[in-house]
Amino acid sequence: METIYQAHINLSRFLSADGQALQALPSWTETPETLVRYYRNMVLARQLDNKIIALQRTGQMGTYASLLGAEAIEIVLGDLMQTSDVLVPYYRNHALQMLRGLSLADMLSYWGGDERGNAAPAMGEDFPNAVPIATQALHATGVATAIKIRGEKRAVVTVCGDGATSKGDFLEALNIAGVWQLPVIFMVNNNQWAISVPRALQCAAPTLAQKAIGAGIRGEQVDGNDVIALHQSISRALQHAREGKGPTLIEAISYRLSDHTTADDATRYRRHDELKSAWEREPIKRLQTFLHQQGWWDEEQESAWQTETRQMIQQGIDQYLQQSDQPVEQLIDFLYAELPDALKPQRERLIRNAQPGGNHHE
Ligand SMILES: Cc1ncc(C[n+]2csc(CCOP(=O)(O)OP(=O)(O)O)c2C)c(N)n1
Ligand SMILES: [Mg+2]
Repeated sequence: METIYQAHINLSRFLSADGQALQALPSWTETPETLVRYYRNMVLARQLDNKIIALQRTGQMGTYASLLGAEAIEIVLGDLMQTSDVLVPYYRNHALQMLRGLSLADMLSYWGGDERGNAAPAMGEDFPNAVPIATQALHATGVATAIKIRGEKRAVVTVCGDGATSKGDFLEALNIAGVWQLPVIFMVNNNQWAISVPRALQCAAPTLAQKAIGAGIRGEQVDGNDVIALHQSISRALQHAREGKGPTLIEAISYRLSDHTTADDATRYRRHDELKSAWEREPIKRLQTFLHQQGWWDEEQESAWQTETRQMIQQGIDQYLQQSDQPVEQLIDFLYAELPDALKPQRERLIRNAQPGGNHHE
C-alpha cells in the first residue's frame, strides 16, 4: 500500500492568553498604530454590544445576536478588507459591517426590525445579513465567480459559525471555490456552540479547517482571540484571493461569551466553569495587557476612550430612536416589482390596521 495523500493543519498564535509573545512577532507590531487601532475598535464593539442588549431588555430593540467574544475576528477583518472587496456576512458581523461603512443608526435599525437598515446605501456591494445558516457561503462563491470572470483584483469574504460548516451549502461552496479557484475567504467563527449544540457534537473531525482539504483548498486554524495571528492569516488569505491564487478557509477559534441571542438562556445547557475559563482567553484583555507592557496604552487613554465611545454610541442610538417607523405596506412592497392581485386586498388591510384605531382583529 502507498500513501497517496497526506495533509496537516496549522494553528497560528502569537500572544498567550495573558498577553505574552509566544514567538517572534511580525515587524508591523513594532509600532503602536495598528494594534492600538485594533484595541480601540474592539472596545467600541464591546461597549456597543452591551448597550444594544440593554436596549433590548428595555423593549427598544428586537431580538439581537451578541458579538461578545468575536471582537478580534470582526475588527481585524474590517481593518484589512479594502472597500473594493465584498463582504457576505452572517448575523454576528455588525462591528465588521460598521467598519465597512454601515452607520450605527442603520445597524441598530436592522436589529430593531426595520429592513431598511439591512439595505443601507453605505453597504455598497456588500450583502445583507444572512440569517438562514450557511446560505451566504454559496452567495459568496457566486460573487467571487463574477469577480474572476471579470478579471478583477478583489476578494470576497464570507463569515459563518461552526454549526454552519455542517450544512451542505457550506461544503458545496468550498468545493466549487476549489474547482474554480475563486477569490473567496471562508471565515469560520468557531465559537464552540451552535445555539445549544456543542462543537464536539457538531463534527467528528478534530478541526473544521480540515474541511478545506476535501475541497483541495488552503485551510488553517488561527487563535480568534489573538489579533496578531488573525492579522497574519487574514492578510495572507486576502492577498492570495486578490492575486488570483485561490480560496482559503480560516477557522478562527473563539468562544461565544454571550447567550446565542437575547432570546436564549445559555445557563440552561452550558457549564459555568467552561464560560469562566473562556473569559480568561478573551481578546480584549489579552491585547490590553500587551499594549500596557509596550507602554502604548494607559489608564488615562482607557478612560478617555471609554467616554468618547459612550458618546458616539449614544448619538447613534438617539438617531435610531428618532427614526420614523417603516410604513407597514413595505412588508409587501419590498418583495414585488408588480403586486399580485391576490395580495392587493391584504395590502390595503395592512395599511388600515396600522392606522390609529385600526381593527387589529379583522
Ligand atoms: C437553515 C437554518 N436552519 C436553522 C436555523 C436556526 N439557527 C439559527 S442560529 C443557529 C445556530 C448556528 O450556529 P453557528 O453556525 O455555530 O453560528 P453562531 O450562531 O454560533 O455564531 C441555528 C440552527 C437557521 N437560522 N437557518
Ligand atoms: Mg457557533
